[in-house]
Amino acid sequence: MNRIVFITGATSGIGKACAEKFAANGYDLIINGRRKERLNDLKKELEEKYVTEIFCAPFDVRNKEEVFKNITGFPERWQTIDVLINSAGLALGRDHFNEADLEDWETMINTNITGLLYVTKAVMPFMVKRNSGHVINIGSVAGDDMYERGNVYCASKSAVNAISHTMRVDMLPHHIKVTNVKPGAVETEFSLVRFKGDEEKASKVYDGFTPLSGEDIAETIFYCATLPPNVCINELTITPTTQADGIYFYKKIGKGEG
Ligand code: NDP
Ligand code: 8X3
Repeated sequence: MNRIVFITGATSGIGKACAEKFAANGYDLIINGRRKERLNDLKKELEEKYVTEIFCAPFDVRNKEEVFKNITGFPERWQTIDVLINSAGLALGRDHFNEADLEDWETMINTNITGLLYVTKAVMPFMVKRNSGHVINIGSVAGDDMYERGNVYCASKSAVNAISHTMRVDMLPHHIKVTNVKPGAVETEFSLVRFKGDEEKASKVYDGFTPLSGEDIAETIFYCATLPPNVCINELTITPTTQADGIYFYKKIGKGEG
């Protein structure tokens, strides 16, 4: 039987690129996101292209009841999850603390922190039962480097640092690996979501340098997930060559709001 990877946020960006990478390498997938049609299209596309079986799990990671009902109800064949990739997440707004929107803050906290916790807590019994598994959280350079107008997004990714670290400590007796992958600028739908559909603002973020792609991150995640059982990458920071950390970029024409 194929190994199983469960990817949240698989309808776009990093999660979608992971779906393609793992499917191409013979894994079976559970794919999640709120946009059901995109999940169905991705399942169809990947099952036609590769030797893979895909189970769609459309739900909102912020909704505790939905998360637990869906995951505890996975058919038995889909409960032997080898790798969980927590990619569902978002930034909303790029505002100074005093001007930022409270609802944006709540959505980021509820998705990037609480949603990640709900999904992982629901999946963990399957991994503990088998004394094996790998949780890969998508953190960010924003969790290490606090940038202006990053306030709650930075805080949510700092929380992912702490959650990943403490999870790794607690899961030691169960042989469960925990990896925190911390990307810099990746061109996905991330900026379009952050700037609430403003395509001009979103595209300016990547002006003057070559960002990473979702595929770059998927390659790295695939590497982490396929190391021998005794090897665990705890944390991994990956940026474009023109980005040193969460703050410093070398841009030829840097007008974007980064
Ligand atoms: P995208 O916007 O392209 O993808 C985000 C994914 O998250 C979508 O599939 C979306 O699916 C899903 N998602 C959002 N909210 C929910 C929810 N409530 N329930 C279920 N799924 C949800 O962005 P990226 O691929 O770039 O982002 C993926 C992760 O990477 C995020 O955690 C982000 O913070 C992190 N990251 C991104 C960087 C970048 O520069 N792009 C850099 C560093 C980290 P749907 O809308 O269908 O629910
Ligand atoms: C996404 C990267 O620099 O926009 O986490 O915070 S950044």
